[in-house]
Formats: sequence, structure tokens, C-alpha cells
Amino acid sequence: MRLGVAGPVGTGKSTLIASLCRELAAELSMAVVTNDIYTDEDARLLRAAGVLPVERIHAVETGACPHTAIRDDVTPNLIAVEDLEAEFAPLDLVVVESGGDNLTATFSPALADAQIFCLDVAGGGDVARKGGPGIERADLLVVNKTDLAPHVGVDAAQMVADATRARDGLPVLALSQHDRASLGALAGWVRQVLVDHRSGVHVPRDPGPMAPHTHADGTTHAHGGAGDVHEHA
Ligand SMILES: Nc1nc2c(ncn2[C@@H]2O[C@H](COP(=O)(O)OP(=O)(O)OP(=O)(O)O)[C@@H](O)[C@H]2O)c(=O)[nH]1
Ligand SMILES: [Mg+2]
Repeated sequence: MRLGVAGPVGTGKSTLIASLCRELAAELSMAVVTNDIYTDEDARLLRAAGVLPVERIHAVETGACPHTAIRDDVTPNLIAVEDLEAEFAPLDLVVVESGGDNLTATFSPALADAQIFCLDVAGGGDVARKGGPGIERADLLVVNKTDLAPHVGVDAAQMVADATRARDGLPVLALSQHDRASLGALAGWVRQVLVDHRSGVHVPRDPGPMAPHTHADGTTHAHGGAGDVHEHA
């Protein structure tokens, strides 16, 4: 199963992936692909964390907007995943980290069988209400770094409630590296999706591109993907 992890810059995606490896690598054969715009920093961070053999962690340097690499032209990522699958077959789980983005990035179902969208409380309690395809329709929404909530004046429970409302019943998980139970719940969610994926109950779902929107000049766009090129005002 290929699991995508997307979300704004610095919300804790690499750290979340490191904890998934820590929780699951003893029972599942795992590998990781990271996407950075200009560096292989995330792959180096994960290798340094010692959570997987270093050769199971590949970096894709996108050189362009993260959205392009995980949604519009997924070829470099598919090659990285297939290289890992060829080298370490059989793999149970390949986690693909998107480069940090704004709120718009979602994985193509051609690349990810399931996807997590990661927000953090430090980005502000309002973010969950702001919506977007990842927040509204990713398979799991993580509200991360809940340990920081009191320090940044955010009500984490309210943020989870807002996110739950925005998602029409899809799951939301409050996560913190300092909350063991939450890390266990994250691993449990992944285990369950893997079971459902293998039995065919879980099918890759496309959270979709940005909603159609209108620009200051009055033009309307429906961001369709590869062929959709236009200038923002
Ligand atoms: N307090 C707290 N800090 C966290 C938690 N998870 C991650 N961090 C910190 O948040 C910072 C960013 O974490 P990363 O995992 O690098 O975030 P990222 O989303 O991968 O960042 P980019 O790949 O650059 O977009 C680091 O300093 C982490 O140590 C958490 O649960 N609580
Ligand atoms: Mg990262």
C-alpha cells in the first residue's frame, strides 16, 4: 500500500512518518519516499532518526511546486516507489511525504492508495475551518502538535471539532509526539487501512483539486490538473 502524507510546511510530516516507522517497522516491511523542493533534507532527517535502514529511504528533489510532483506529473515519484519495491520486495507499506505546501496539495490516486493531510495547532485554530481538498477529503486528517496548543492559544478540541464538521464524518486524529496513545492510534489507523486495502474494502479516493474559484479580475478556474495552466492575479 502506498500512503501519502501531505500538508503545510513544518506541520510535522517527517516526524509523523518517523513515528509510523518506529511503530510499524517490526511488523511490516516498509520504505519511504520524501519530496523536497530543493534539498534531500527530509530523507536525511529520516535516515538520521534511525527508524529504517537508510537504503529504504529515497529522496525525490522536485524542483517545482509540490502539487505538481504528487498530483500532476507523478512519474519521478512512481519511479522512486517502484525502485524500492523492486529492491525490497515484498513491501507492505511505502510512505510518500509531499514537500510542504499551502492548503492545496493532494496526492493523485495514481500515486497514493491512501492519504493523510497534516495540520498543526501552531498554524492557528482557524485553519481547520478554512477547508480545501486535503482538509475536507483526505482519508485521515491529523491535527498535530497538540502539546503546543496551550502555548499558542489554540483550543485543540475545538480545532478537531471544526475539522470533523468540515469532513462529513471522515476521521480526524489529534496527534502529538508527547502523547503515546495518539501515536498508537495513528499506527492503528494505518494497520486498519492496510487490511481494508488488501481486502479491497478501501479504494484510493481522489480528494480532488482546489474548488473552482474566482480571481480578482473576475476569471473563474476549475484547476483540473496537468493541462490547467494559468496566471494567478
Ligand atoms: N511540540 C511538537 N513539535 C513537533 C511535533 N511533531 C513535530 N514537531 C516539530 O516540528 C518541526 C517540524 O517537523 P517536521 O517533521 O520536520 O515537519 P514537516 O512537515 O516534515 O516539514 P517540511 O517537510 O519542511 O514541510 C520540528 O522541529 C519537529 O521536531 C509534536 O508533536 N510536538
Ligand atoms: Mg518533512
